Amino acid sequence: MKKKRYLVDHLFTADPSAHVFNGKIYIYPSHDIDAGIPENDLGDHFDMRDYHVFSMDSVDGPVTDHGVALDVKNVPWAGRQMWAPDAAYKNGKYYFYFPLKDKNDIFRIGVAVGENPEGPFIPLENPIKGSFSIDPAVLDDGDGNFYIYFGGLWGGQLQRYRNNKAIECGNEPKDDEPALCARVAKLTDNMTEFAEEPRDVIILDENGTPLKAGDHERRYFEGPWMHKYNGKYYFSYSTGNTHLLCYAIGDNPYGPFTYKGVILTPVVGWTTHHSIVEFNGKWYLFHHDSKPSGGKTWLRSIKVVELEYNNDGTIKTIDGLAE
Ligand code: FUB
Repeated sequence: MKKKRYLVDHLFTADPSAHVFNGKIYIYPSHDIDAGIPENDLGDHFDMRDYHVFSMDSVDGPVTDHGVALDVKNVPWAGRQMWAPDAAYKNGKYYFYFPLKDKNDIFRIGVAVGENPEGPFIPLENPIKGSFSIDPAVLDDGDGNFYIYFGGLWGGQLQRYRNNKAIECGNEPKDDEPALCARVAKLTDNMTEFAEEPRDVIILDENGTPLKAGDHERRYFEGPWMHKYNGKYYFSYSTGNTHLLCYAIGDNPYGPFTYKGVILTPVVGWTTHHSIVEFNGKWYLFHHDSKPSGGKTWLRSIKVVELEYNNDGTIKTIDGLAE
């Protein structure tokens, strides 16, 4: 399968986090709607209100929509905007992680718990203590430890924090200063809290220097994902305003990670967001674009394409505009 495939056409969906549970692929996307809110740099036009979960037995087989897995109406601490989610399985339960603004318009990360991979998920009373910003992605490290990665610039509010504390000015660093980083924290045994203070996910250039804030072609913007390949940790992410999906490789879940290249060149639409999963011995990139909506950035459609590695473990770049 080298051609890209759109997965559903009855809903607009984005930010697909794919996992293999019970021998099937489950996809946890954002559910885009046309809320009639004018476009701006803070992403107010991404005013999503619920989540659907999809599953499929094979990447080219039928896709099942399992219906609404979580609705903003049922989240006790909710303000607005349900953005890119993820899910994890541990000890007979499924944990659904979602970014949502609280009643003060501050993004937090919520957890909801279910008995089945497709939900429904019951939200906890409060978001994760100490959480901020957007785009949670959870790594099951296979040794009983789970790590949550998160953070996103601009509308995702990451620029408002330093050392995990809100700051007065809330601006991005100057171009020649180190770039802001995604965050990573180990999850507690019960999967519902940070087990430690979140740490910076540092991305180094080829000389071992942390990427600079002005390096818009390579620095982290949003949409973190972590996967393992041949014992290495691959941290992948969107560069936001330069519209690339990039990756960096490290030796452990915390990094540092060394920048390696581009996974996906720009697609139709402003945002680009993905996940990477192995299924039946092949690797797949799940992502989205805005082609079916005629380029409306807030009405996106999820798709899948095979992802290939070179012999040295680097990833072959995929053309975002190719069919
Ligand atoms: O879907 C809303 C936001 O757009 C996500 O949280 C970002 O990663 C971007 O895809």
